[in-house]
Amino acid sequence: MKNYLLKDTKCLIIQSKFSAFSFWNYVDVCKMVGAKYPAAPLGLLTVAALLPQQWIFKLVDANIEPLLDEHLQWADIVCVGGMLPQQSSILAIIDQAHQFDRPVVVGGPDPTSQPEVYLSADYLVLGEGEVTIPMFIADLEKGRSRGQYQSEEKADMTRAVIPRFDLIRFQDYLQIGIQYSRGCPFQCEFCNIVELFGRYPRTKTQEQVLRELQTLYDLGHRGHIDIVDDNFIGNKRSVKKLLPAIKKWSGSHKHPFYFSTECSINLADDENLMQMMKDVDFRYVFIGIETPEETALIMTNKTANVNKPVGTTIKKIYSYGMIVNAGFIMGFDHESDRIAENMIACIRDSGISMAMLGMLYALPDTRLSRRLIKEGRLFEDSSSLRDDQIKIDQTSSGLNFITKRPRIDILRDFLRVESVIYDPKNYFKRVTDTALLLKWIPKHRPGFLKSLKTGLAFLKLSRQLGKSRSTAWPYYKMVFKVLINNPGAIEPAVNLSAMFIHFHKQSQFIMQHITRDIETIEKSRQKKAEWISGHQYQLSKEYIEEFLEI
Ligand code: B12
Ligand code: SF4
Repeated sequence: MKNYLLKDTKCLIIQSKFSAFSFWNYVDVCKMVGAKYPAAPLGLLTVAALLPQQWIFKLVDANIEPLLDEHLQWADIVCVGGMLPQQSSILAIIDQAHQFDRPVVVGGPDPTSQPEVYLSADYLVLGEGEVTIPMFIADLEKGRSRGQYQSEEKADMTRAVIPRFDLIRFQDYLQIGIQYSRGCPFQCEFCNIVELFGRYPRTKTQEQVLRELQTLYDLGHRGHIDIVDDNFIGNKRSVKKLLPAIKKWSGSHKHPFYFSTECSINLADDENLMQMMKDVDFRYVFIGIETPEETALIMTNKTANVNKPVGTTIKKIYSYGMIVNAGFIMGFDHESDRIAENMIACIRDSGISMAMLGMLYALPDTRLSRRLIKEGRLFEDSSSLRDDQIKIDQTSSGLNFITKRPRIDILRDFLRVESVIYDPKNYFKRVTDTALLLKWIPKHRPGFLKSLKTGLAFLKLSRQLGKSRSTAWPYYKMVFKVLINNPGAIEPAVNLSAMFIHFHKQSQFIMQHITRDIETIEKSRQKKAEWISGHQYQLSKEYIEEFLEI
């Protein structure tokens, strides 16, 4: 076996493709401002920094350029990994690399959750790379040609390395991720963050974060940084120490960046924290609202959201100049028959434009999937959130279990909510409502070239939305209203409008897919009904009812 620890080992790192119809892949919006893909592959950049630094690295992100045979021919060793929706593309890459006799190292969230799916890889490096990559390197040193590495140990974030940001071209991406903490103090039943990263958020030190910002600054990145934590405010005390340090650093560097992150809804309880985030130019926060129904929240253990009237809570965050994007889930065991109307009202009243409506998905290794197994309700092939034609992400692939409410009712409710919230009139009304409430005081100012690109993008967008009768009036009405009443917020309002181009396409795709599912269930119900009518005399009324309820 080749000695891979030699200086010139060529390591090819591949980010496999996500589906274009994923909620998250707003490639059309990227194109408008000259980028190719929303987010850079932070996990793989971190992996590159953990591997022997004498190696020569090349990163191919299949979402922005095709993976070619030449890439694989160039490599001595191939690394690939990712999430559940990338599963089939990762498996295809393993096969492709093997055709060239290249050993493949696999890691990341999905291989960690279900390593048995990836046994075709040569090395399975599971869990946090900070812990398991050294184990893999030790085996390479011993000349082992296969191995599986995992550990109970959690990575010490105060010793985390700076990702190899030099391996990407910043202009290809809309945003660059950094990570401050891992873990979350809450324990929502459907989420595996606690299983993966623990309840006590482990954080980097302020100095580490500032070093990462400095690295990005020195490499030339300007603009959007997404802090990809599970819950940025999971450890409020340390976040409150970090934010003033970032403020000072940003001030002394003329505010090169603005930020977004993901956090729990209790952000709105802490005005001091919101002010601190505003002070460093946080512009977007993603919050898991999940459902407006209290009983369902309680039963799924989403305790942070209980007793929080969504509309007023979210509006408080707007008043600190931060736009809320949110996730909503249908299909909880305890949701009511009125869920569609409740969900529509909640999204409308909170003015959330980027509302990711998904169906409950029992991810492997969650308390939810363990409960469903116990209750005999989890489907056998439940890990089917794959990146093929239709199974893309949570918006299209949920309900991998026997539901409590009739499945067809959940699908119909989902269809109704999706069609209402992504109707152009309703979408641009929410954009208007958000923009009118936003106290938008940006600190980061783009350079001349970027401003020019943004200006051109605005013209392109206005032309595109102006072409269709269904979007022209709601869009222009929104623009005039915001320009007259809160002109400072026109930039975020236009950004949210640009997202409509993706959401329109994505929601149409999802609705077609759900409609097909509903038709299939209806057909099979009809067949069953026909069968029953031929056997009615032998069957009880209860059995018939249960049999028809799919
Ligand atoms: C940021 C994020 C996103 C961003 C991704 C942006 C981007 N391109 O990076 C967005 C918002 C787009 C996103 C979307 C989704 N996400 Co997400 N996301 C995260 C989050 C919060 C952080 C990921 C991250 O960057 N971490 C920081 C890096 C450093 O860690 P890492 O990637 O895990 O890499 C480490 C190890 O895994 C390992 N490693 C990773 N790759 C490899 C490869 C090799 C070869 C090796 C050796 C090691 C290795 O080493 C790294 C260092 O320790 C995680 C939760 C989490 N804490 O991991 C969820 C998470 C990854 N997401 C998840 C899911 C399910 C999704 C969605 C499917 C959800 C949905 N709503 O539909 C979508 C699908 C995305 C799509 N495009 O279609 C799940 C994945 C579960 C699984 N079993 O696969 C996670 C774990 C959250 C959860 N609750 O379980 N997500
Ligand atoms: S608050 Fe978010 S990250 Fe934390 S356990 Fe719940 S869903 Fe997971």
